[in-house]
Amino acid sequence: MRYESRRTRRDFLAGLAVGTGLLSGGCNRALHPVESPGGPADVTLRIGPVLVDIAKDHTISTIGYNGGVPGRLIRLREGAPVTVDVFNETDTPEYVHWHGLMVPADVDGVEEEKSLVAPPHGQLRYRLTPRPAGARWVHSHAMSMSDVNRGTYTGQFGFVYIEPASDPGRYDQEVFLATHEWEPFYTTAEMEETPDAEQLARKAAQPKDEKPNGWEIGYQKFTINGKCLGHGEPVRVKQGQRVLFHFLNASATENIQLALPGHVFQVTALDGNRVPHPQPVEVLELGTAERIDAVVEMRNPGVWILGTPMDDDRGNGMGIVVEYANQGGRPRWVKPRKQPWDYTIFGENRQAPSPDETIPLVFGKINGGAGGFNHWTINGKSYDEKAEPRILHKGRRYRLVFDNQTDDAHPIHLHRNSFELTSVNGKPTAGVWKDVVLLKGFKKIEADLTPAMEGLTLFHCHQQLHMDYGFKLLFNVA
Ligand SMILES: [Cu+2]
Repeated sequence: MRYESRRTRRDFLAGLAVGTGLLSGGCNRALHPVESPGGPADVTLRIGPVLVDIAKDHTISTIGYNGGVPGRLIRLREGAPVTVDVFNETDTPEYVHWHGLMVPADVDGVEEEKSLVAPPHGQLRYRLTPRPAGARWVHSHAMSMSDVNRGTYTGQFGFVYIEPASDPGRYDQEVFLATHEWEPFYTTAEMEETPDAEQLARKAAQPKDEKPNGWEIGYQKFTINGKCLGHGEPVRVKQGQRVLFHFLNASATENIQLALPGHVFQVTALDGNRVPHPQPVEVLELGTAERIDAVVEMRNPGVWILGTPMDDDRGNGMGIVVEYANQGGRPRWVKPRKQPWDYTIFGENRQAPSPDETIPLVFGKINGGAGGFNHWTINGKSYDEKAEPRILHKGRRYRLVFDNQTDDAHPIHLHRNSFELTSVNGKPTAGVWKDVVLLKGFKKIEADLTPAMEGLTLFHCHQQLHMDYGFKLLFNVA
């Protein structure tokens, strides 16, 4: 796919940075009040308290990176090693996870892999080599458990964009949008999608648990790039432009949909990886931690709302205004048609090569009951830090069979690797590479993994409450 090149990306970002206060080049040197030994690093992450003005007279007090939420865009070049400084200005140990990067376990930023920890009021310096190219991100990997002021509930997240070594890419306009929710509360309400016939039948056939479902999380406020709908700068476009959107669902727990009425998204990459068959869709779906790159041709002048089709959530902020030049008036929203999300439309219609070994992973739930937390199991067991990691061998092709025996959707994530989708709800596919896949209630997805790097590799559900209460499994690649 070619993009027009009237302006370079960097020029555009420099312009946008003024408006949103969140984007800049990969280098944060101007913000170093304290020099680290050995001089400034290529990338600095300062973890500390931040106030986020999400709307007029509505400020969130949270923890963020480099004083903003989201943290400023970090642009890196594929294969070019960088030095990273992490300053932790909080009272608690922190883990900074480089999501979607193939990096060694010690810098991956996750406790279970025995990564380096950023100590309270301490500093951490390390080197990493950014790869593969594409839309990645960085976020806290701290456990939250029942504390909704920790981990991914906070503002500790930001885009990482890794430029390909060979094709730097020039765009007309490039826009990074990250969704996040605020003011979480515990609720017994289950916010499920309308189930299909299979899901209804499976739910009816489930043995009646002695305990009811445990706590779920709801939110008061919803934001894109730290602003509720109507409270930030609009995305300013011109008629005829091709705008490349990078979407990131930086939620702790929510799976979301996004639409831009009067326009279609030409999806070019999932989780930063180019898809074999870019396709136009009206509604995007992103499980927690998923990314989508999509090009929109601006051919419908006006002022529009890019937002969630869920009216309540959009009313509470989940949207951003897209404004054409020389257009005014109230931003328009039109309810999109229902269109089920299907990963396979972006893939190749063929059978993937046979795996060397198949690993069944059955996901189960033990209901927590009123006032309790549900616990999650993989092959009948909740995560046990004392258990020996499951050994995988470098270069061997494994087929992971994700079998969801629960009525909940799970954004399943594997660290330090991408996997290739090979079957989605019985439909074979190939060529779609991801690091998170959204597995709906009672559905089955198969994905092939050929580990390329040795070391500990965490597999887990990216829904923070599910991960914290058992939905994790540790691999060790030998
Ligand atoms: Cu889950």
